[in-house]
Amino acid sequence: MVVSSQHIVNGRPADFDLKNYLDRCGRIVNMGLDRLLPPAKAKPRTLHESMRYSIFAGGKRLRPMLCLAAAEACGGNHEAALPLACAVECIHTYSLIHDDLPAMDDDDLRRGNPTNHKVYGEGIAILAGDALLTHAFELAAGCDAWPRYDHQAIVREIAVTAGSKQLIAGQVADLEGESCDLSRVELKYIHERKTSALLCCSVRLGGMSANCTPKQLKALTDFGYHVGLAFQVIDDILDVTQSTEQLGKTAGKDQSAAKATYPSIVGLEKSRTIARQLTGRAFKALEAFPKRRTAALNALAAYLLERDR
Ligand code: GRG
Repeated sequence: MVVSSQHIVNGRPADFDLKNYLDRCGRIVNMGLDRLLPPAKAKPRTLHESMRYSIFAGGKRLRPMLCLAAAEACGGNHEAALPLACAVECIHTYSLIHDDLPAMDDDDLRRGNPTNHKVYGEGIAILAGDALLTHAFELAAGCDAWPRYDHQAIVREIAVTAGSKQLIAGQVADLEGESCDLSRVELKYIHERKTSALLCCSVRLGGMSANCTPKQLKALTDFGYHVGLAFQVIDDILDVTQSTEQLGKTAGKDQSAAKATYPSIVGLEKSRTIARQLTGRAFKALEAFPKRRTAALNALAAYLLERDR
């Protein structure tokens, strides 16, 4: 698959073998997670099996790949970024396990497999989520420090993103917004926190692992913010246009849970236009970097817009 962003946003010549990149980075991330997570046989065995069950259930690994690609953009390398890439995947997987619980979205299917609580029970699923969240901090604390970013900066980045004003705030607003007539502004508030915050954190951590300059960090923040918003608009679109089999999670869930989404507020076509505009803003943010270094970030942003699952 060769994805070009040229047909999405005019004037961005970026031919890139994305399939090869996704395969290669997917392998790197999977090997990293296998090495950096506690072994399944470690006591308590059920807990560690349950953590690994969800981590290796077949996620797309978008956040860790964005982290690796952001490190490339700043002249860094995958080896230094990998523990942080794995940390964001741990946080992402924790959020999915908890999101699927009966007290939250109450879902049976995730990543094409029965949800964690369906296999291990609610108690272990809650604890597996807690353990994955905590493990992200252990990974961050075990990283090398960089001249511009010490452990305090890295740990703070993850804590703020996963905390009560970002990821959890988004989830609270999402829960409280069910069956409410939300405005576009209120919906954007949810998307910024529930989704965009972690994508943004992923690219920022990649940049930090490459000791990026403040100017580069600002550009990555701008990129991650817009890619994150576009990602959630597309997710809302896919929820109404794709099948459960295609998505690996229950399709039509937003409608059955009476959730406000971009398609429900502005319609499908306008939602697609908004996603394209947001991706265009993300492409623009990459202009702060030499073009030869942003091929992967550019192609990933184009792929997130075009994805069908
Ligand atoms: C604190 C109890 C408690 C829960 C927090 C923060 C949170 C739970 C849940 C938010 C999770 C959520 C569903 C966010 C939406 C982001 C989204 C669309 C996730 C799906 O991402 P993909 O498509 O998934 O990258 P894969 O499976 O491919 O990794």
